Amino acid sequence: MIKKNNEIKLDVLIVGAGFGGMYMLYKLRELGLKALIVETGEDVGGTWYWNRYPGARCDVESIEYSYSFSEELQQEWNWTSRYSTQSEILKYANHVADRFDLRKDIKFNQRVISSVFKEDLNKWYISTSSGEIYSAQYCIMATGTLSSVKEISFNGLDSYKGDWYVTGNWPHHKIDFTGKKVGIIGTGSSAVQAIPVIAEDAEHLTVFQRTANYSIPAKNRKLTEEEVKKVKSNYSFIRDEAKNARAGIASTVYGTKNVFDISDEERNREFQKKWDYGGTDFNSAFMDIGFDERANDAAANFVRSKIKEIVKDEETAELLSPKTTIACKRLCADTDYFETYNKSNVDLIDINKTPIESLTTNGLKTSKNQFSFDIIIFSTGFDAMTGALTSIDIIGKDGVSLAKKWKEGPRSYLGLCIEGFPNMFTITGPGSPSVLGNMMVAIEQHVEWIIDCIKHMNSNGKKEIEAELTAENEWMDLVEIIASSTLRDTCNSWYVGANVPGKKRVFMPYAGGYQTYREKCDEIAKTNYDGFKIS
Ligand code: N01
Repeated sequence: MIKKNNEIKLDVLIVGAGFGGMYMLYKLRELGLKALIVETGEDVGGTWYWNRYPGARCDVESIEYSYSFSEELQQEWNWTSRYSTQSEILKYANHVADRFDLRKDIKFNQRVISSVFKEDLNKWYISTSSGEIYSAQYCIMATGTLSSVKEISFNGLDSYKGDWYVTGNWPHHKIDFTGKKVGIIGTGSSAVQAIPVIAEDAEHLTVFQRTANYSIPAKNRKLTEEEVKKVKSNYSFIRDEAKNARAGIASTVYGTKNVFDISDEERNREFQKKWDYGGTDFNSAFMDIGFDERANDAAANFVRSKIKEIVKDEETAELLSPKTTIACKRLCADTDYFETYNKSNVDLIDINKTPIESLTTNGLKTSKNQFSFDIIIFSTGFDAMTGALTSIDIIGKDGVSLAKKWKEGPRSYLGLCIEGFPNMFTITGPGSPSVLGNMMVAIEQHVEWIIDCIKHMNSNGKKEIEAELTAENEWMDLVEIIASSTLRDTCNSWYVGANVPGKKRVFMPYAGGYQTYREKCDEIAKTNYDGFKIS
């Protein structure tokens, strides 16, 4: 690196050392480009570095939630369970960083504060919290989709004297819940994973629920040596299947019938089969669950009936039974979530009926009761998909900021490039399938597309690529049309930004299926980057 007038010159600056950033760095090095990652954390792993709460696991099977780009890597690494723990995935991320010697090109403990495109120089100037200034032809945002934790803004937080933690930014040391009175706010995927584990040790756990969530038993288990061996000998087939699958997951078996094509008994058998198999592909039992309200209700009723079978107290079971459509929020995969409410040390509070008014010195107060806690856990989610990007002061052409451009919701061509922000790519950005499937498959596809694009630019002596406004508008219209043909926009999920006060309600990911999306991206690359201005 050349350090001149405080400016460190690079070809490419990557923001974030999660799985997206690490693979991007690896591929850029192959091209012989001078690339560097800037990462806020003190090590690699992204999501898996920050989300260390008890019970944190992946909800995509480990075999598939892994890189496919290196045959040696996939042969040497051994996953131990069907759904890996956070610590195992973090070990994997570290192994990848060591194996490919990535750390030497990663600056840890630095946050990117701003990224400004200088039109006269045709370069991005990136400033970090430690005062470094980098210049680069390309800036690649590998900032993650669920990485910007929602602000904790409960009244009286300052007055609370106990310990408090946030699931999405969990401490690196072990928290001992033994003999402690614990309160947890939120019942999304993170809380659904954390609650059963915390309830094992805590003297008492009180769960504050705003919206009940659908959850399917993960049926997690250890993988046998034979299974792992079989997968390894079959990996190329599995990876191909994943690349051509709707959600980027090879193991998902999609039903070929509609819910009401068959008898009640057959339908229940199908639902039961999915329930017994476990995991988040429950909705793929039938073709129309995500599109037809009546079909959706049948699937939802099946899950509600299971909750009522599991949870002994009728009132609690009713409260835990979701009232929204089942395909709307992301399904949770749990281990003993509903069973945990049968424990005598666990209570559930409906904060719609009795809202949280404020935190107090020793706990919190709802409109009905005072609760005292040694520990309060906020599992209140993320400013998903856009938060990590708009928290950086990104300034494109004509001095326009990304936050301003996205005020009425994110705009992007393919979730990869943004009009007015030349030579900037987003990995798994809004407008791409990203969070609607296997993130590892989505990441690899984006990284490889970006690499091909940079190769194309270099081999044609081109310096600048930017999405055209018309192409961006048409793409975002398509994203909206597809989403509105599904039931995805029928509740207040983070997919539509409804969990963040003041955020414009827009369905952010592309819901047309990963395979269709990949084909579209490939076609655009083949037609000399149709929809892009290249100069
Ligand atoms: O966040 P969430 P999460 N007062 O937004 C409640 C991924 N993930 O961290 O639904 C009271 O889903 C909120 O209530 P409501 C996965 O994609 C993956 O749990 O807004 N309550 C909700 O119950 C997932 O979807 C894994 O009414 C408040 C909860 O807090 C995504 O991350 C594991 C509140 C937030 O749930 C996010 O999950 C874990 C308030 N002011 C997570 N604000 C894997 O396995 C919010 N809530 C890979």
